[in-house]
Parts: sequence; structure tokens; C-alpha cells
Amino acid sequence: MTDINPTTALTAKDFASNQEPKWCPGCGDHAVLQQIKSVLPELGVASENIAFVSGIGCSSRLPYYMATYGIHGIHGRALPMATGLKAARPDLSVWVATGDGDALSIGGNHFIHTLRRNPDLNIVLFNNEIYGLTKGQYSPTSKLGLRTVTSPAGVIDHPFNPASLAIGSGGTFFARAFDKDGKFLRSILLRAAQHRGTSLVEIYQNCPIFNNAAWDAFANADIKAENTIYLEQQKPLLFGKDQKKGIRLDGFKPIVVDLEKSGVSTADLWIHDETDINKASILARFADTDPDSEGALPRPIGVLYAEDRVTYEDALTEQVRDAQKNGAGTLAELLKGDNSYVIK
Ligand SMILES: Cc1ncc(C[n+]2csc(CCOP(=O)(O)OP(=O)(O)O)c2C)c(N)n1
Ligand code: SF4
Repeated sequence: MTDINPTTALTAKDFASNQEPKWCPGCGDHAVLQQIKSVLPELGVASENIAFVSGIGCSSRLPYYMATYGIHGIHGRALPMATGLKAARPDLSVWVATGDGDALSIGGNHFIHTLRRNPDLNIVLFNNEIYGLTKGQYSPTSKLGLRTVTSPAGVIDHPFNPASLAIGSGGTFFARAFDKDGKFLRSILLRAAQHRGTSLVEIYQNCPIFNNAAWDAFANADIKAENTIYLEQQKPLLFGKDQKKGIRLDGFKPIVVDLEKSGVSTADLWIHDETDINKASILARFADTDPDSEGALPRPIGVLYAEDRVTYEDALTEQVRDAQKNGAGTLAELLKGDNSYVIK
């Protein structure tokens, strides 16, 4: 979140570049781009004060399609570039577009360290559970057993759970949304932009070419209600077609209850508190259950966790200000320091 105000009201069109997106027809990236463009006018930030930074991948092409500043960088390195930019120019609104390969495979180390540092970045993680750009190799979020060109007998690497990884790394904001649910995605992107600190939005994005239907159990209208749970702050965890199912906590164990058959009332259900890291950690683990398995937990959609913590650039600016209180100094003094000696 930044304080830079544009002089005139902007629309989504003001954020569209003159480049035609090169994504495949039907790719979820088109829908995400549309929602990003539509949410930016609400931030009240002039387009020249917004930057989109990316690595390499289909999703990482997003900066080309924005009429903002942008860097299409190096595979896996979007986050350190964005952190540097934000540290140098804290007044800018800095966004990162990244894929599950870019962020969690080659960029995995940068991912965890960015989250613990908490620069005020908005990370949009396009999770299609595959490497799209390089034609369908398995990624760190690919499901066990998925057959791809690099896993012809099925994936045997246990997949990352991005929510658990983010919360475990000291991330201060994690939310989940779908490419197919534009209205909800837009509301989540707005929440993320308003968060001061690193916001991470995991978007379940369909790659119809190399991993089609990976999210159908959660995104398809006929089964979605049974397999997802939309989180609302301070509201009970309710889901199902008629909101007749809920989640109760038995100690640390989440249990699915049928409100009509079990005699459990909504008052006994888990109340969502996005500021509670223990509950967020349990919610994050819901993604480990397969929707087709016995006793499967619904997939949480919305804001799982949000915490206020000092940002990296605020702490850095404070440190620089403190250091400058002692006067300008010289480079020679800096190099010599208090603990140098001369060998004779
Ligand atoms: C250093 C380096 N290693 C590997 C590659 C090849 N490469 C480009 S994009 C990519 C993965 C893309 O997958 P993902 O980040 O999930 O994005 P998607 O294309 O699915 O949106 C890989 C392995 C590269 N460009 N640079
Ligand atoms: S390969 Fe997949 S992720 Fe890449 S543009 Fe095509 S559909 Fe989208």
C-alpha cells in the first residue's frame, strides 16, 4: 500500500498496455490479468508509480501487458529484484507475478526469505501445478502420481503446500482465490494490496494445455460448494450446498460435521480468525487432503492469515536515518571501522 495519489481517476483500460497477451486461448492467466487491471484504479496510485516484477514463465509475461513500469527478469529472481526496488523506492506500489515453478522451485530460497523480511510487496502466485512455458514438466506443487514429460511414471516428489510454506516462513498475509471466480479474486487482490507487508495470493490457475482441470474439484459449479469453504473473518466455518456442513475443532484436529445429522450447532463451530497463526497453520494444512478421499477437508478460499508487522523498507529507512544522525562520514572511515589494524 502506498500513499501516491493520481491527479485524475483511472480505469482498468488505463492499465492495459498495447501488447496482445501471448497466452494460449482458455489459459487462466487471461482472467487474472483482467482482475489485476480492474483492481488497480481502486488503489488511487498513478500508473507511473506502480511496478510489476516477474521472473520467467507464462505467468511471468504479465508485466508486458500492464501500462505500468515493469521488469521481466530472471527465472526465480523476481522477489529479490522486487525487494530491492521497494527498498530503494518505498513510495512505489510493487507487484510480483510468479508461477509455482518460478517462485517455489528455482526461486524457493528467495521465496522464504522474502516472506520473513516482509517488504511491502503484492505477490500473485499463479499456481497451475506445472511448468507451462517449457511445455509441461512437473513443478513443486504437482500432485503425487501426475504423469508429465519429466515424470513419465508419475510424480514421486511430495508437493509443497504454498500456504504452509508461507506461514512457516514468517509470511504476514496469505490468501487463496481462483482464476475462474473473477469477482472474488478481485476482492482478494484488493485486500492483498491494502496489506502493509508482503501479501501472497495463491491463485488456482488452469493451464488447459499441460495440466487441464487440475482445480476442477474446487472450481466447477456442481461440486465446488462441497469441496471449498469461503472464509469470512469472525464467521463460523460453514460450507456445502446449503451451508449445512461445518468445521469443528477437536483440540487441534479439524472435524467435518453435518449440522442436520450431528446435532452440532453453528455456535460450536470453528470461528475464523485470520490473525490467529495457530488456526491459520491448521487451515493451511486442509490443502493436504485430496477432495475425493474419505473425510476430506474442504479447501479454504479467502484470507487464511493476516498479521501486522514492520516492513523491511520501514526498518531499513529507520536504520539509515539513525546512522545519519552521526553526520555524513567518509568512505575511508567506513572501511577502516573500529576494528581494523595495519600489518607492519
Ligand atoms: C535459470 C533458468 N532455468 C530454467 C529455465 C527454464 N524455465 C523457464 S520458465 C520455467 C518454469 C515455468 O513454470 P512456472 O514458473 O510454474 O510458470 P508457468 O509457465 O507455469 O506460468 C523454466 C524451468 C530458465 N528460463 N532459466
Ligand atoms: S502453456 Fe498453459 S500456462 Fe502457459 S499460456 Fe498456455 S495454457 Fe497458459
